[in-house]
Amino acid sequence: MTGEEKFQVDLEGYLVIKNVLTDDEVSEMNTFIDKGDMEGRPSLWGEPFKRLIDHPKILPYLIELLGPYVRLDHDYVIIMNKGEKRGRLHGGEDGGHPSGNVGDHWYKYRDGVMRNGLSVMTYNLKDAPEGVGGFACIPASHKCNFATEIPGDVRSFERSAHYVVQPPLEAGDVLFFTEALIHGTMPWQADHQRRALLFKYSPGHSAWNGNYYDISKYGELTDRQRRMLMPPSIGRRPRVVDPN
Ligand SMILES: O=C(O)CCC(=O)C(=O)O
Repeated sequence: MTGEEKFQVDLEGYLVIKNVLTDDEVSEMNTFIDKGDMEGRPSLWGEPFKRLIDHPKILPYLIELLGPYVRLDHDYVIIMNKGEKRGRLHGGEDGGHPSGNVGDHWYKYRDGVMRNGLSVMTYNLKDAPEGVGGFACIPASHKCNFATEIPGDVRSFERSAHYVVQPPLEAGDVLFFTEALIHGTMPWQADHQRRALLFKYSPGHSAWNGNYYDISKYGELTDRQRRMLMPPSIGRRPRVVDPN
C-alpha cells in the first residue's frame, strides 16, 4: 500500500484500487454469471472466484488495514438492472445510525497503524461510470460524530446532497471501504447490469456473520486460504502470512 493510499483511506474511509483483475479474468467471471449457475456464495463458484479469497494484489491491503490475522467473514454478489433500488445509506461507527444496530463497524488509528472492523473489497465486473448509481458513500464519515443527523431523504437518495458521492469504477477495479463509512446503494441507471462481488473481511478475532465457512465445500485450498476461512479466534491463531 503506498503512502498516498494510506492517506486516502485515513482521510476518506474508502479507496479505489485500479485494474486488479485482468480483462480475461473479468470476462471469464462474466461468462460464468451469464450462464446463471450461481449457487451459494461467489467464493464457491469455482477457481476464478476462489482466488478472490486472498487475491495477491489485495492481500497487502487487507493486512495493512485489518491486521495480520484478517479473515474472510462472508461474501455475496450484487446484480442490479436498470431502475433497481437497494439499500439506503447505512453503516458508520457502531451506534452512529438511527437503527441502533451494533455491528463490528469501527476505524482506529494509532502510532502509524490503521485498523478496521468489518471491511469490504468489492470486485467490479462491469463499469460504473459517474452518475449511473450503485455504491455511494459519504467520504470521511468513518470519523464523523453526528451521523444520526443525516436526514432520511438523503439516506434514501430521494434528495441528493453534495456530501454523498458515487465513485466511478471500471470493470476490474476493486473498491475498498470500511463498514465504519456511511454507505449505501444508489438506484442503478445504466442500460447494462451492475455486477459486483463483495468479499467482506474481519480482524481474526471477530465476526459479523454467524454462518462460518465450511471448508469441506471448497475442494483444494492453499494453507493461506484455509487460514483466512477459519472461524474467529485469537489465541494461537496463525498469521495469514507467515512472518518467516
Ligand atoms: O456496493 C453497494 O451497493 C453497497 C453494499 C452495502 O451497502 C454494504 O456492503 O453494506
